Amino acid sequence: MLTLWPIHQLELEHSQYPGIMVISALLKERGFRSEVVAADLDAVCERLENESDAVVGFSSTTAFAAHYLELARGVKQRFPGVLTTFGGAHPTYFPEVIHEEGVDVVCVGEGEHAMVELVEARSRSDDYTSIRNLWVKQNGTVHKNPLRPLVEDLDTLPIPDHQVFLRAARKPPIHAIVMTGRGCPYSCTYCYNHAYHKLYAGLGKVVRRRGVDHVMQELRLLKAEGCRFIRFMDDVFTVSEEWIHDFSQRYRAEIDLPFSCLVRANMVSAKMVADLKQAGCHRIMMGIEAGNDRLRNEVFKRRMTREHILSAAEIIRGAGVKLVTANILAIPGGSLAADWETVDLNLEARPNYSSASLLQALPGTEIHDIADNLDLLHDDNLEQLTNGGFGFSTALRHPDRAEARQVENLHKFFPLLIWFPWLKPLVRVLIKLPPNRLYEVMYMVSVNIGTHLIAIPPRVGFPMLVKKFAGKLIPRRRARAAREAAGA
Ligand code: B12
Ligand code: SF4
Repeated sequence: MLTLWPIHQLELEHSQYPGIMVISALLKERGFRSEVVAADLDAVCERLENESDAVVGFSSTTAFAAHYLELARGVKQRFPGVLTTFGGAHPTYFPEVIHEEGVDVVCVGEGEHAMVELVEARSRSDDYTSIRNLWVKQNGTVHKNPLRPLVEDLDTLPIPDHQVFLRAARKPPIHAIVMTGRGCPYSCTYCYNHAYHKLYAGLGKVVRRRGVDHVMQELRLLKAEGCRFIRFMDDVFTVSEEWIHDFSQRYRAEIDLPFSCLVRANMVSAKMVADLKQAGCHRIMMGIEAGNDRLRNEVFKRRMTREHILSAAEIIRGAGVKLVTANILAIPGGSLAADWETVDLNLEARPNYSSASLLQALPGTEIHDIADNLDLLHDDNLEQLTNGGFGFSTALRHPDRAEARQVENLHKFFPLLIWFPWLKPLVRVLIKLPPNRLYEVMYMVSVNIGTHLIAIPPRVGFPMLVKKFAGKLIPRRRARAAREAAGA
């Protein structure tokens, strides 16, 4: 039996889903087929011809939920016999998507064992309405099952199946996304982790790490595939000094590829950074998020001081590792002046590249409720977010629209300001102009320089950039050629 994973923007180099890779590896271990396909109705339907009992798995963040739901509806219309399943961050916090047309099953929380049980039951034509973690819609009834405990030992899971993505999209891989653990000990209000802690209360330890040996097996396979850069995407890479030490020693000896990882400022020690540098760490990403202490610690519950941030920044820069910082603007209860404090704290930390997002109040997060209580949510907040909206404009209904527009403009100037702090007086004037396309283009150019040529070594990032733009231009050229051929 085939499990098919449609992926939105599959052509992009970073479209690699570790969650799907683990499920795929397990399915293959049990003798089932698992394939990734572009999330395009024609491509999916073409693959489903002669696979009428297939399971179609959508791994969905909130941003892409509308796209996947539309695709699921289309698939069900053409192939009513296939089973559409939804998992990932969005359905985990918003399992009510089960009520949408075209959705048969929703997975809440971790999905590897639930998915295997589902595929096994379906292949035997057994009942699958009582599998833990799944909400199943059948004959108009929704069966809501409880969660099973979290996977206690991540080493009992197979090595993630990178091949399922490599075969579908890219050869050879330029960079690979790898998760060495799961969970974060913190509960920042804008992040999905605090909701995860609540969801899984009493069902096991949320913060877990794979053994170094297990991780090395995955990395060796990636190296053999020709991969040139590893992006560790664990929420906090530096949770254990001992693990980092063992990992660093072995990484240098066995893998020796440049890599990046994410840290929290209060969980950085000079020893860990020295170990990581010695292992080949090119860049460390650290959230500053808000320069204003009240917003950072009361509204966001970041639990970190300015001193934590500045000291970690100094350690990272001092070790010769590139520092990239992440920030959030347009915070509930914040202001333009507070967002300038964020610029200033970044300037003190002196990152090599820094960017900011405009806050998105995702369903299931505490910041969503904070924004709601302050009456800052648009009526169509969820609809906008599930359509990938609010990237360039603020997601909140700020009472002072003129100030909100300045914040939106400040967001576009953020990376430039960090590189060229002397632009500050000019930017204070320029952000008073209406938001415009020119600022958006300037922002996209700086983000691409930052993410491809600073956060990644240019010898790796430059080919990624070329691939990204070629991917954008080639389909357009093809479409134009097709139109011309059709005489349009
Ligand atoms: C790697 C990663 C990416 C990668 C890959 C995307 C992915 N979904 O894996 C890339 C770079 C593409 C990415 C992009 C974005 N990401 Co991201 N990303 C992550 C990250 C750091 C790790 C994901 C992961 O591998 N986790 C480990 C695996 C094991 O867990 P999992 O993915 O949840 O999968 C398990 C279950 O959810 C379930 N499951 C998942 N899919 C399915 C499908 C089926 C059918 C079933 C049955 C089960 C199932 O089973 C899996 C195994 O247990 C998470 C944070 C995190 N720690 O999870 C953020 C996270 C998923 N990203 C997030 C966001 C916001 C984004 C962006 C919107 C950012 C942006 N502004 O552009 C984009 C969205 C684009 C996209 N493609 O979805 C948010 C999502 C919040 C939300 N409510 O939607 C998260 C949770 C970060 C956060 N802390 O808030 N991201
Ligand atoms: S430290 Fe990072 S991953 Fe952990 S809860 Fe806060 S934002 Fe989320």
